[in-house]
Amino acid sequence: MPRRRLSERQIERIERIQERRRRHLSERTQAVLAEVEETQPQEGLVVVRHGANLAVEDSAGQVHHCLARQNIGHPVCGDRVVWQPTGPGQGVVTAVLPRGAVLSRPDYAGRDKALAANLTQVVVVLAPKPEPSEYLLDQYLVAAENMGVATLILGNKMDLLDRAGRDALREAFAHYAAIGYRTAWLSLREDRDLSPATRHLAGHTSILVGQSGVGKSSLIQARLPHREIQIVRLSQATGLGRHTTSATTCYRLPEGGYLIDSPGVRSFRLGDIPLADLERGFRDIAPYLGHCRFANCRHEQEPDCAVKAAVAEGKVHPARLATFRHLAASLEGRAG
Ligand SMILES: Nc1nc2c(ncn2[C@@H]2O[C@H](COP(=O)(O)OP(=O)(O)OP(=O)(O)O)[C@@H](O)[C@H]2O)c(=O)[nH]1
Ligand SMILES: [Mg+2]
Ligand SMILES: [Zn+2]
Repeated sequence: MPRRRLSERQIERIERIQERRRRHLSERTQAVLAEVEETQPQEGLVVVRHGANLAVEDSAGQVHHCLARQNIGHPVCGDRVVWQPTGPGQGVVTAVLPRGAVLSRPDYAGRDKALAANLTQVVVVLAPKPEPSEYLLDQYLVAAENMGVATLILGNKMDLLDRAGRDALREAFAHYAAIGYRTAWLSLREDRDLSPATRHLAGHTSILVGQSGVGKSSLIQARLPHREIQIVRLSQATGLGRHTTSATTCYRLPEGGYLIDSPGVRSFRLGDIPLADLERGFRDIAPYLGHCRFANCRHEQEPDCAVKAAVAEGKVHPARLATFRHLAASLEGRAG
């Protein structure tokens, strides 16, 4: 994937604009803070973040439109926070509680930006159309491995294929199941019972990722009959109107747990992660690394390559090695 680099001047310009916004916002926040009476601090969950606007759900399930106090970092969807009401349906966030697993990706300047916090599962959604990208899938899996969370590969839109097509698609992803990744196949359009696929969501805080058009938002809609109501509530809370759907949003599942829909993750790519993290991210290849004849083996044409031997023995799928080599080479390119 080409890495889009902005020029120094472009980055400076963006930062100037952001600084101006921050100043403006800080004035607004100060004004709000001045009005905070002696209200009781409460714990809440960030369900939407849109720029500086946060929708925070309280323990009773009510959503409040909040601004964040300066210098508390950048709360994101899924963050547990401390907040205080400032008026009906409004409040100010005064602290972000310690985070669990975070999914982040590089911003325009290559710095890691958190997308969602306190995740326990990454759900990679794919479909016959748009054509699945194993390269993208593998990058999500590397991220999930390093976050230490569960993963689920969810193939949707199976109604688009005939029987042979379905078998072929499952077969094409069978090597992921063979290395321990849970996979499930469904059609949100045709299946009456979604539970064989969606039972893996209960109790988890899952972020849905995957190419545009694979059916992430449709899954939320199917799982949450009251989604529209929630969206209206969130929209009122954030003042975002219908555009809430374009921001990362956290939905409470009726069976317990949360689903996070993130349109922003479509163009996911790994940041400048250390090589060791990349290696750990390939659970099938990792055991063979360090066992090649040459310490700096690239697992290409070198003799006595333990990884190539594993491929030859059918223990590592060649496509996985291809992705690994590609990602390792691009990390090297960045470092140099
Ligand atoms: N044929 C078929 N179409 C589906 C199915 N599930 C969803 N779709 C359609 O696929 C299209 C895209 O679905 P979305 O849920 O918006 O996809 P998304 O992953 O949220 O896409 P982005 O928000 O752009 O990242 C919609 O027109 C859905 O109606 C399915 O099981 N079968
Ligand atoms: Mg969507
Ligand atoms: Zn090797």
